[in-house]
Amino acid sequence: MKQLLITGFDPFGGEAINPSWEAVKLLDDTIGQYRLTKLQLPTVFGKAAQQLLTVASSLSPDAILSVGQAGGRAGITPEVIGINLREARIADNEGNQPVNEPIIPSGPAACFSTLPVREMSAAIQAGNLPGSLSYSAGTFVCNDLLYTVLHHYEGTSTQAGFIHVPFLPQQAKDGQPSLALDDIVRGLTLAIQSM
Ligand code: PCA
Repeated sequence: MKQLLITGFDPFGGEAINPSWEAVKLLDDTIGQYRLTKLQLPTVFGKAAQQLLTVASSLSPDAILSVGQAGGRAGITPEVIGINLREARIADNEGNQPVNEPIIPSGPAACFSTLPVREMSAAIQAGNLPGSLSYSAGTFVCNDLLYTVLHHYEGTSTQAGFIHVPFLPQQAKDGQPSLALDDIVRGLTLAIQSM
């Protein structure tokens, strides 16, 4: 069986939970052609990617899929691209708030996901769940992780990418969109089955 390293984040920005880790925790241990290894990452610039790459270097996974919360989004959104920019509206979980900094000064402006994002998005939609491609993972810790991992594995056979998921119903305020936890779990499962 192929190995998939799948990650979620800890809560940040005053939230008590992060739907990404809540959903990753509930995924089956084998999905499609993959055996899953699950890892929770801190919402901290640099550190999240460091911890992922440390585990990945001993696991040698065939694919890496990171999941993060995107409050305000209505659907499950595979990210097409990571950009070489840190620009934080809020502090991360260790008080870092970089503005207009490159992630990797010598790196390219952007790196494309090497997961089959179109198939993943189509699989989510085929399951009657809200899903679409996203062309921006933002400029906070999720994009930091996506760009760093893509840059690290560029030109190798290790595929990598990212999916943002909506708030859970208990997080959504004032008409913000949300998705039930079992729907997020089902959407991630469909996406992984399409990989
Ligand atoms: N979402 C944040 C970081 C951690 C998370 O779950 C983001 O979109 O950057």
